Amino acid sequence: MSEAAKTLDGWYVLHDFRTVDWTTWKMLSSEERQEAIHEFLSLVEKWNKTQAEKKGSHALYTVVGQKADFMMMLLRPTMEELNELETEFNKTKFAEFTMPAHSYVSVVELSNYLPSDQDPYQSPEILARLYPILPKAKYVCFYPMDKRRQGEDNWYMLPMEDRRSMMRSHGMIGRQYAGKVKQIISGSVGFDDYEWGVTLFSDDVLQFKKLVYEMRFDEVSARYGEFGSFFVGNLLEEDKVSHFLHV
Ligand code: 76R
Repeated sequence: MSEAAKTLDGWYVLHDFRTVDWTTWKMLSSEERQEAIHEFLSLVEKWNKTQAEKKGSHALYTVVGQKADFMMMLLRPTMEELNELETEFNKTKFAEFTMPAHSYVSVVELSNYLPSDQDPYQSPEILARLYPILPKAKYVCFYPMDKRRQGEDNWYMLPMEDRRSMMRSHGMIGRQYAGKVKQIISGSVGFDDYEWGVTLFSDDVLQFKKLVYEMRFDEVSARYGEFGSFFVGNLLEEDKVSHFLHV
């Protein structure tokens, strides 16, 4: 058996994608819509408080294309809390006018392919990556992915050393995007349909295409990467929620 990579695991993550049922939303009186928006914003206010206490984080993005209308990305220390958040949202008035489009459950993950000699739990840098406060970046890109297990191309049968050297090359490409793209890799083996969720944040949406394209030529992605659906979205700031939902 090949040596399994060891992982550091941080906050649990729920990517919750919804579409808005505009037809029934329009049937409400404007007072009812205002109330529903107000209730939703109070929920977001609670999330802000949790985030200020560093007990979780969240982000809201509107999604471009027909896969969804908006996405809530929620991070919490436990799976129970994620479950509570989604149930709390589902009980709101606004939720009655949304339909689930897609969801993804994972946990923020760092692996030991590029080892360091310090105790990771003493490193502020590592802690900030395991328990990230999501940036208010203008754009988000999310997709799930697997490492291939097919014939000669089986990532999980490779010796640790080979995987490590390929991950080094992967990391080198990634590093060229430092300051332009922030990535959060979350593991989802045992939690959802793929092995990882990849969430990218940037203020320049074109950098997603450039980074993902460049990585396609790197062996880890070229030979071993398998990808699910891609979602791309624009930051939905709280003071823009009313505008987004105005009909
Ligand atoms: O954690 C680190 O920064 C060390 C290097 C590193 C690891 C171990 C790293 C760097 N990644 C790691 C692990 Mn990554 N990453 C992806 C994708 O679209 C594609 O082709 C792949 C999707 C992107 C865009 C990306 C970006 N990475 C992983 C893993 C887990 C693998 C495993 O355990 O087998 C996956 C699935 C994955 C996928 N990666 C970086 C980036 C970027 C931008 C970096 C540089 C980060 C930096 O140095 O600031």
